[in-house]
Amino acid sequence: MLALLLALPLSQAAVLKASWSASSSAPTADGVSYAASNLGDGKASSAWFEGVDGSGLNEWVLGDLGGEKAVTGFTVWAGWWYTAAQWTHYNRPKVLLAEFSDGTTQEFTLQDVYTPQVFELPAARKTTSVKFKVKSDFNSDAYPDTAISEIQIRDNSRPEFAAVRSFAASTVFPADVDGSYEPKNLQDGIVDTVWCEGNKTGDGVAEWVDFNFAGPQSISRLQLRNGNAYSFGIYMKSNRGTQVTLTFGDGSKETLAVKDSPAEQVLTFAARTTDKVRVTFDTVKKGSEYNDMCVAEAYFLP
Ligand SMILES: [Ca+2]
Ligand SMILES: [Ca+2]
Repeated sequence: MLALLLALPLSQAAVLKASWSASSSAPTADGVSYAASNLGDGKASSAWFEGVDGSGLNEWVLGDLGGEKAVTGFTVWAGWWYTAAQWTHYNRPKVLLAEFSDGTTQEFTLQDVYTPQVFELPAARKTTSVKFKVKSDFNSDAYPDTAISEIQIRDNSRPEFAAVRSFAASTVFPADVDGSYEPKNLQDGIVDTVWCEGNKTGDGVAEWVDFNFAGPQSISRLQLRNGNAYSFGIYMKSNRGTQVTLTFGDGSKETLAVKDSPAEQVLTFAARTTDKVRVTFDTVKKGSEYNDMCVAEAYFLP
C-alpha cells in the first residue's frame, strides 16, 4: 500500500512515548552512542546505527508503546542528522516495512531529504508496538552503515498544548549546514532544533515570535526549553532569553522571568482565552560564541 506523505495538523495527534530496541546496534565509539534509545531521545543529532557488516538491510528497530494505542502515523528523521554535511556520509533508509503487534505490515517509501518525513496511516491502527525494518537504502557517499536519528509515533489523541496554525518571527537566522532556524522548530519535539533570531546587529533583545492558534485557546502556562538544549556545552554558546513579555490578542500583556537553563521550564500567568500570543524577548544572557538568541521548544498549555 502506498503511504501518504503529508503534514498532519498538530491538533489531531500527540506524540507517544516509546521505548526503543533494535535487531543490532553499532557499539559506542569515542563516547558516541549509536543505541536504539537515540531514536526517542528528542535529539535530531543522536542516531541509531545498525551494527552488522554491510549496509544493514533487514535490520530493524522497535518502538514499544507500553500498551495498546491507536497509532495514526509517524515522523522519521532518516540518516544521521549530526550535520547536513555528515548526513550524506551514511545510508538513509529508502523503504521501511512497518510491522504492528498483530503481525500485519505496511511498507513506507521515504524521500532522500534532510527534513523530517511525516507519514499518516490510512486509518488509526491499534497496536502495542511498531517495528520498522530497513528494506532498502539511499546509498551514502562514504560509509555503508544505515542510520535513523529519530522516530516519533503518533496516536489520535489531542496534545495538551494549544494547537498553532502558524508562526511568525521578527527575524530568522539563515539556514546553514546544521539546518534551518525557523520558528516551527519550537514545536517539533526536538531539543536540538531551534528558532534563532537573525538580527545581524542585535543580541535577541526585542526579537519576537507570534503563536497564531487554530482558533481561540484557553492558556495559562508557557512550557519552554531555552537555548539549544542538546547539551549544556552547546547551550552556553548562544544567547538565551531571560525575560519575556507575552502580548495576547486583546492587547493585554504579561511579563515573565525565564530561567537561564536548558532544562524544561513552565512559566505561569493569569489565564487568557486568545487566538494569538506574541512572545517578545526583553533581556538576554550572552552566549560564549554566538551573539544570536535561540529557543529549542515552546508550547502554550491550558
Ligand atoms: Ca535522536
Ligand atoms: Ca525544537
